[in-house]
Amino acid sequence: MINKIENLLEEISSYKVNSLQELESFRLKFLSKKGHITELFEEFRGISADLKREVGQKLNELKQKAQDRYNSLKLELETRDDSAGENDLTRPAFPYPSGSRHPISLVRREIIDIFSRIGFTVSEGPEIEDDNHVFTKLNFAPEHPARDMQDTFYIFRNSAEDSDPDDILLRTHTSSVQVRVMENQKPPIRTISPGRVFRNEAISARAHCIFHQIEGLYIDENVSFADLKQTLLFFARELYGKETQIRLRPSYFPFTEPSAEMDVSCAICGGKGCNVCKYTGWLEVLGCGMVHPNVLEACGIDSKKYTGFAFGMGIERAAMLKYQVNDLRLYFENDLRFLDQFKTAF
Ligand code: 2NM
Repeated sequence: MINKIENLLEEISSYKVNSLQELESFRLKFLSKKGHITELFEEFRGISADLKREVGQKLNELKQKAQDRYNSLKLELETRDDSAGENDLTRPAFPYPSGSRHPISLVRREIIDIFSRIGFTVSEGPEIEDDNHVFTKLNFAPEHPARDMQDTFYIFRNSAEDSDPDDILLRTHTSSVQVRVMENQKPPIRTISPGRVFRNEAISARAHCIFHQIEGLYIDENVSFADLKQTLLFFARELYGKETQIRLRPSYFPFTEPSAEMDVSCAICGGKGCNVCKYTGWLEVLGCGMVHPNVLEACGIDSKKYTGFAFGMGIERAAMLKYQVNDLRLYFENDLRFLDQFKTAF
């Protein structure tokens, strides 16, 4: 038996393979359940007691050697250079070019970072939504124009007219996420929801049918418009620079009352007037307001006890201002000549 083992040891140590099939033949021949080594272990059971020790050791050595040989043959196959005479000249040379973050991701991460420093969590929700979470609970009247097919992508409409709470559609804003947060959590609530939104618009330099929003929501006892203003001032100075000024203009949204739009002083000209701010010195960046009591009640929050503020902004718009890229379409084309310019940003 010792002889057999010695012969196998020799065969194994000089064994060569040239393909995965040949490697598999090696495995079958020596290591498999029907291979030589298993056979020898069976034979080993029947040998006399005085030989057991010596043969047992040899047998274990054989098994280990066979496994080691198998591993090294495999590694050899995997790493060998097959290219002799047929190098792929189009293969990129080392160091390989690395990718970079998309500008929308950069700005989204920066905004999330700013709000997380003042206690806001991030919440997400479905892109395919129902009428109830996108419109009805947000105090949109049944005949509100945003519910029109011309503005909203419907996937499934239950009734021909106006609204049906079971209509299925692509969310037109991420406020729907905040409706879900209010339904499921008790105040205090401090959260922002970044995400994709969808509107049925013709694509141009200034409009796209898909874009990204971040909305914020803060609900607690005694939350006031002053809290809103101070939070947004902090945010604007973090994102656009510490010299930034803000101003709030009265506006209207169904889900907030009072509502406002916020402008930031133009960082390009410092407020003096230039072509970026169209010689006004101000740039419009977001909408905001105090959450309408109807919205709080629709989401199961006692509007006598709690108040809150909310705001929403387009990430593309923030990116346009930050990077002075004035054609929205560039953010969706994934042209590497455009994306490569953000390599140094993080
Ligand atoms: C905006 C402007 C003003 C908003 C409202 C809500 C909610 F869910 F609390 F009602 N979320 N976001 C809001 C308010 C969004 O976007 C321009």
